[in-house]
Amino acid sequence: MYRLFALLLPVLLLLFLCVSASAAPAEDLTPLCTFTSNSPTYLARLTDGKIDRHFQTVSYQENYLEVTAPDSKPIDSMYIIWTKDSGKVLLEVFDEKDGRYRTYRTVNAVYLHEYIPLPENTHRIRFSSTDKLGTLAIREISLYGPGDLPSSVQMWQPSCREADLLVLVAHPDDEYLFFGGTIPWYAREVGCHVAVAYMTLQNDTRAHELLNGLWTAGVREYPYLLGFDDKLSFSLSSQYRFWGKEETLQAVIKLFETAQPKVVVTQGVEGEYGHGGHQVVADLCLRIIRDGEGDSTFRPHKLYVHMLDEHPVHMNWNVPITSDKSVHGKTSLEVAQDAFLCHQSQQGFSQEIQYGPYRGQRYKFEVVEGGLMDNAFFGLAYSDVGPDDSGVSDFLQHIDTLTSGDVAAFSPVEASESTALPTEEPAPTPKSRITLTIHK
Ligand SMILES: [Ca+2]
Repeated sequence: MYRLFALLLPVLLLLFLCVSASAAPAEDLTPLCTFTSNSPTYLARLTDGKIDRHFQTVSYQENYLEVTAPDSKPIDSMYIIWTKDSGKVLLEVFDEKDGRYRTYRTVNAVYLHEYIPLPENTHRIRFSSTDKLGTLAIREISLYGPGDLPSSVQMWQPSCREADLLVLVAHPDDEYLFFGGTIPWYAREVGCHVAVAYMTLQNDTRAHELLNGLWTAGVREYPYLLGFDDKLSFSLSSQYRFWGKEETLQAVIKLFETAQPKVVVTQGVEGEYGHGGHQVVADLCLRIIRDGEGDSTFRPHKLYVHMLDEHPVHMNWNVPITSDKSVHGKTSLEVAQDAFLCHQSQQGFSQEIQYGPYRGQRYKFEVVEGGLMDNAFFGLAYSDVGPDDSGVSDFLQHIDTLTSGDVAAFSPVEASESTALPTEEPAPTPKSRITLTIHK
C-alpha cells in the first residue's frame, strides 16, 4: 500500500500543481501601471471605477495613450469598457528587443466591452486614435497578469449565425420583464445558442447595462443591435411612421437571414402595456414568419409571441438551473432578476397600461412571476414542425439544436466591423418546407 502511494505521489503532486495553476487568480495590475497621454486631462477617469466618467482626448489632433507595467509584472490581458461613439483604435505593443512599438491589432471595432489578450512578456502598450477627430475615449481599463480572470471580465464571442433561439425585443430590459427566465434557461441550463436582438438602444448607458445583463443571464455571443432611435408611442401605426414600415421589415429580414434562428420569441401584439415599439416587433415577426411577407431567404421553424392566446404555452421559470453551477442553483427567473438589476437606469419605473383588461392600471417594471404581463405566457403563432405536445413547455420542442457541447462543430464567422448588423450578404438558404402553419 505504502509502495503504491509512493508510486502515485508524483502523479498526485503534478495533478495538484496543475489544478493549483489553473485556479490561480490573475493579478490585477491596474494600480501598478503608469498611464500617460498627450491629452492627459482626464487620465484619472480611466481607472476610477465609474463607467459614467470616461477618459476623453482633445479633438482634432492625433492622440495616444500609453500604459506601462512594472518590469517584473508583464501584462497578460486587459479589459476595456469603451464609449459607444468612440472610433476604432490602433493598439501597439512595445518590442523590447527593437526598442520600438509594433502594430498589434485594431481594437474597439466590434465589442463595447472588450477583452484583449496580449503577447507574452508585454510591459508597454500604446493606443492611438485613427479617425480625423482624434477620438480616444475609454470608460474603464483593467490590466491583468496571467491566471484566472475575474467573472466581471466579459469575453464576448461573435454574434451567432446559427441561433437555436432568437429573442427579438424593442428595448434593453424587455428581454427579462416580458420573457422571464427565457434567456438564462436556454443559455445556461440548455446550453444552446441564444441570440438576442434589440430594435433600439436609446443611449450609451443602456448599452452597457444591456451587455452586463446578458452576461449575467449567460449569453456569450454578442447581441444584434438594429440601431433604430427610441421613441415612446402607443400605437402600431405611429411607431411604424417613426421607424419606417419598410425599413423595419428589411432590418428584421436581414436579422433572420444573418442569425438564422430555428425559433423566434418576441413581444406581445398589444405591446404589453401598449408600447408601439413592442407592437412593431410582434407585427414584423408575424408578417415575415407567419405570413411569408418580404420574400426572406430564411424562415424560422417556430414563432412564439408573448401573451398570444392561441396555442398557448405556459413556461415554468421556477426550475433551478443545474447544468451551470456558477449560478448556485438559482432558478432561471432568479437569474433573470439579477440580469434586470444590471439595468440600473430602469429600476423603479412603471407605466400605465393602454389596452386590454388591465387598461388604466399601472405596470411596474420588475421581473416577477405572473402579474399583469405574465412573462411565462406565450402563444405559438407559427410552426413548420407541428404543434407543441400537450403538457410540454419548451420553445425548442421538435427542434434539433446546436448545443454548446457542439461548439467545435459550430464555426462562428469573423466578427463584424461594427456592433450593428453585418453588411455582407449571407448565402441564400432554401425556405423550410411548411408542414403545418398555425394561423392566428
Ligand atoms: Ca471611469
